[in-house]
Amino acid sequence: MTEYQGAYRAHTNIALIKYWGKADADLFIPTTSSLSLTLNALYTDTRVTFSSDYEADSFALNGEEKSAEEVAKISKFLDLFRTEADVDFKARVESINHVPTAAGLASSSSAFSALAAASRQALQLNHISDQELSTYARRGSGSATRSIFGGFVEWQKGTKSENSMAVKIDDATWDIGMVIMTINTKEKRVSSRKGMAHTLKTSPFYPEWVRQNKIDLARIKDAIEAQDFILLGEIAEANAMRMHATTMAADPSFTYFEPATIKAIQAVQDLRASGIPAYYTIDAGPNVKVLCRASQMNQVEAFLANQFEDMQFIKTTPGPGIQQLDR
Ligand code: 2P0
Repeated sequence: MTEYQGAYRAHTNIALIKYWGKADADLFIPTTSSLSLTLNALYTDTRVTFSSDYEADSFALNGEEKSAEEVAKISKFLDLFRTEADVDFKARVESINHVPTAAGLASSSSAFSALAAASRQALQLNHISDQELSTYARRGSGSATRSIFGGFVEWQKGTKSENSMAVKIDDATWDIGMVIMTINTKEKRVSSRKGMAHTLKTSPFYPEWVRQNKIDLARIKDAIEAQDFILLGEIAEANAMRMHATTMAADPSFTYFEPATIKAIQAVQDLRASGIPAYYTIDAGPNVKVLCRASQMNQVEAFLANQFEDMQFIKTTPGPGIQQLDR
């Protein structure tokens, strides 16, 4: 029997300049570049074993065997590495999502970056740099591109598969924090994949989104360079709302907002009016993520907890890039 094994941790990331649409759906090349913050509190640990003894690929998440459909997705992804290594062994993938609350916040970003890194290690593809690895992670899920690195990370859309990749922008070690309001952690009604495709196809706002996103990205990079927290927050908040506006203008229209999402937006505005710099961002679901100073996360939580009884909050500082685990 011959066996190759790899094990890696990758953290999730939250986009401050969103990725919302594919120029090439097969290769996961986006219509725009995006920029995210990697989070310390949410991550996935993945072990992959390629063995001459296995007859089929298999995948267990949090100790539970996943469906044939899920396995098929993973198989297609592993094929990228098998082709590169010229190995045809089947694989066993075991992942644990570390999410300090009810399920629902675990993201494909940490999942596919951890699996990419574990596969590179297992198949000894040492010539693949971290940056090139991000182009592999991208093929599992677009947002996974950015989870290869820590801190603020840009996913440059590039012009082809080889250069649509992550670039590290900044460590984000200047008092940056995030408080996640877990409004609803159930499975989302419209997956990001379907939601972005429908928006691209039917929303008259979409071309304007593409145009404006480029401006937002350039401005947020300047804000990061200047360590201007207020400008960073203002741009991120505006960019998130612009993304959600495209979905509302789609045909048929849809939104990821729930009543409590709007209530949370207003609470963050009140928080800001009280003198604490805090800005919201929202992804393809109802949860609200509040960008704030790490040193003020307790104050932010206390203010919001006052208005949202029984809500679970996840407070997190910026997280690192991929990390090798003991095999
Ligand atoms: C992002 N979101 O930039 C965007 C902004 C949510 C809103 O979930 O089809 O799960 O696997 O490439 O990466 C991105 O969607 O979609 C996403 P696929 P993905 O984080």
